[in-house]
Amino acid sequence: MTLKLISFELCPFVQRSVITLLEKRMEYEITYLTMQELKNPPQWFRDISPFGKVPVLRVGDVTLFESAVIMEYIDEIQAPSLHPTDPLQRALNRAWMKFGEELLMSQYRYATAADEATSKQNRQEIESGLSRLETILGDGPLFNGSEFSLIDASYAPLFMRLEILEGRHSTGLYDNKPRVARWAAALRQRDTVKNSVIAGLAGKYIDYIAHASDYAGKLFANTEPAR
Ligand SMILES: N[C@@H](CCC(=O)N[C@@H](CS)C(=O)NCC(=O)O)C(=O)O
Repeated sequence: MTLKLISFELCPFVQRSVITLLEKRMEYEITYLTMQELKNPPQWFRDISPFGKVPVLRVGDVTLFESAVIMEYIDEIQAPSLHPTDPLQRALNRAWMKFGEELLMSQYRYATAADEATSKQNRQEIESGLSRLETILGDGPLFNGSEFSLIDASYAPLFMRLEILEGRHSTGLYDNKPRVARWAAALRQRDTVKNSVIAGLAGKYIDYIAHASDYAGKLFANTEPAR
């Protein structure tokens, strides 16, 4: 049965599912909603998506939602597992995956902030989060060492977007965080991560940000405020 993923081309949560599918070398179909369709979902999407968010994964007539759950499902149906075998390590990986979701939300708010205070607050949240990760990471290069794990798929979209943002407006996010910086670099260089996004992601992402708010447009896209 072919798995069917519903996506929005810039969505980091969908990207986590795609990386997992690519790591597992599984066949899948992907359908993209436009930004307008994500804001105002067409009836066919309303019919299958319980909360109108992407990703959803169609498995026959069943709809799975929530990216972490989709990743776990994909991991369970195709061996070998990308989770550590030790239950305690697996639980810890899941806990830090949850932490990564919060960081992804801070990153989104930072990228689209409408004013300086919101921007600074969310940048600070990201920096604190990365500092926290620095204290728990080992010798790497990946989260659990040399083996790629589900948690790596989970964080790669965050690091890819931070790279784009820092490239446009450098704030030294990785300063004094060599372990996080090494982890982020290893993930960005991985083929499954590179192949998990649409062509021209950086440009389209910056374009999206520029339309999200005048402040963010000025910060990351060097555009003048509208009016
Ligand atoms: N917790 C969800 C978050 C998914 C999410 O927020 N997706 C965004 C696109 S990146 C979305 O569908 N937004 C539309 C909306 O919130 O109505 C997950 O991990 O799957």
